[in-house]
Amino acid sequence: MTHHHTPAPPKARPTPGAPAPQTAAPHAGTPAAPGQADAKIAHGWLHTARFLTTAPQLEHLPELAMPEIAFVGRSNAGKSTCINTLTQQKRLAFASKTPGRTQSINLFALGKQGATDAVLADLPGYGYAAVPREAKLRWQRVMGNYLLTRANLKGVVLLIDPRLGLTELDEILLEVIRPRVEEGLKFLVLLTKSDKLSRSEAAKALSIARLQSGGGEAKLFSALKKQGLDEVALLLWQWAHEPASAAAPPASADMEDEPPALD
Ligand SMILES: Nc1nc2c(ncn2[C@@H]2O[C@H](COP(=O)(O)OP(=O)(O)OP(=O)(O)O)[C@@H](O)[C@H]2O)c(=O)[nH]1
Ligand SMILES: [Mg+2]
Repeated sequence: MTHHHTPAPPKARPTPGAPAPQTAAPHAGTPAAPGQADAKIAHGWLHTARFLTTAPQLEHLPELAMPEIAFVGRSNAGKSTCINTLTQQKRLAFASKTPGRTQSINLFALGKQGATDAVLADLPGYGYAAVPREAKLRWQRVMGNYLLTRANLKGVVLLIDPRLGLTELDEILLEVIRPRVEEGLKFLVLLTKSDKLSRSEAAKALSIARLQSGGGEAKLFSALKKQGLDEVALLLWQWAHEPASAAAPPASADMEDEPPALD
């Protein structure tokens, strides 16, 4: 008995890590590459994104039942730009050349009006040197807490600028979420701004990121060149529409304990 109240699902890939075709099938007459029609559904879904709410602190975030997908990473890594690109909206999330542009947790609702079925969360970046130490520590705590306790958190996209590689704060973040990933939290490393890399640099960055993230899934992404767009859109769709039984509840951690500080 499988009655899911979900739209017709794009075909699930047998192996999530399998490389998906990036380009159209080269031969005329070849059936459309699998995933193309599906990516269209995923893009249509992401395009429905609209602002839901903003929260400067964790306790201001509304409790939600639908799956939430968080975009995290170093300041200036390209989180807000990635959300705008995925949702095909120019100014949904605030992107900026100035690091530290995003200062609150911003939530965006997905799905038909009145039938929100998932939420994207744009988080402030970490590691920006010019932020006063106090504010930095506060944010790192908010983020650590968010990642550990957000009950409806379904997936985390960690954005990394491959020219900088995994920073110490990225590694601490990986440590923080590892237990939840082991319990079923979805996780993807996106190497952003891949348009700035040569082919060989990109390939190298990808294999390093896979190793450093413990064999996790990593993909190249460029908002400028739209690289990785179909694959990421599909993956997010799949995360959000996977039958609920597979989702892990938040760790039954003692909430009074401070999570490891991300500094
Ligand atoms: N070349 C190139 N530049 C990009 C790409 N994605 C983002 N950028 C640029 O990187 C800068 C930072 O982008 P944001 O999206 O604001 O970064 P963020 O991670 O949200 O930063 P914070 O909000 O400070 O945490 C902007 O100047 C973007 O235009 C990309 O794919 N290619
Ligand atoms: Mg931002």
